[in-house]
Amino acid sequence: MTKPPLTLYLAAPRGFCAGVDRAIKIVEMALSKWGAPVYVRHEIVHNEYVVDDLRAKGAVFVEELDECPTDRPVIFSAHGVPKSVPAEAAARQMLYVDATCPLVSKVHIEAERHHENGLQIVMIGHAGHPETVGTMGQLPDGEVLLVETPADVATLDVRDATRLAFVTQTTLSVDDTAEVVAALQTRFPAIVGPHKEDICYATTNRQEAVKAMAERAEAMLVVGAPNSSNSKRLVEVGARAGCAYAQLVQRATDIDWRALDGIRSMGITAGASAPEVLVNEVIDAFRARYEVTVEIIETAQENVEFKVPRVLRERV
Ligand code: 0CH
Ligand code: SF4
Repeated sequence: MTKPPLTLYLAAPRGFCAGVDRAIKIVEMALSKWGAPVYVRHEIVHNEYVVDDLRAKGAVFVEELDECPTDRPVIFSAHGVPKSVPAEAAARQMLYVDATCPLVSKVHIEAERHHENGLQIVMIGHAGHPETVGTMGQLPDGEVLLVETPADVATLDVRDATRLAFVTQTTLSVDDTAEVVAALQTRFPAIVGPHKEDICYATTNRQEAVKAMAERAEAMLVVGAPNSSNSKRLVEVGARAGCAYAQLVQRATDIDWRALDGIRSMGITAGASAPEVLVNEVIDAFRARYEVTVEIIETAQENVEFKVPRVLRERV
């Protein structure tokens, strides 16, 4: 039987960013330096495949520090941690390595600087997400107020409307965030903040590529996990850019083939925490059913790389 033709658009950039690459490398290097087990507080990045792979190599994933023995190293995930976490690790005399992405740490430092200047901080982020918890946890309770939407801005109760700054989560929707920033600037004209927001280069670039892909693809799949904020934002961006069917899949077995019946063009991208091996698995699944022609939609080139912490670069 002849297979139907399908144009497969592949977004570029897609998948791993420099912060994810570094975080995974930190766990691998810690395992080779100190041997197993090495503890990791929270999923190092939000991807089950990555976590399972590291678990097989000897990493033990926990949610809180008190689940770790004090005589084994512990690594903090790429999303960042409240100040209390390294403080507790130090108090328990634990060896810890911080895999927080340097671009998240930059936001932590920004928030601290505003606080030192006497400003109260408004954070744009998702309640309960580990990055939001980590950034808010850089300062004492009440010093960082959380908003998620323009409606939240309208009801915000601030200490002094003339002494405010804002910071954001790094993995938000660029367009949604612009609306929240605009609402903040309208209600609090004196508010200070970054040039636009704190959304990182990787998040921005992946969303741009999805928009370009949505102009051509009838349907779109985003490879990523349901707890991955940046991956979920890619689905929303794709749908909003006009793609009639945009869906998150963890891997090929999640594809709903019936929903894709009759399509002639398909877009594929991957969140910053999704490994390329899973993208290839999805492409192979399409090749098994269609006569596939691949076209790359490249909207940016990336060459960002982050060093791992010094303790892992030193020879034993
Ligand atoms: O997108 P989120 O923040 O949920 O995290 P992820 O899927 O693990 O991707 C890596 C980003 C880590 C911190 O910016
Ligand atoms: Fe860092 Fe951005 Fe990647 Fe998050 S998504 S780990 S902030 S580069």
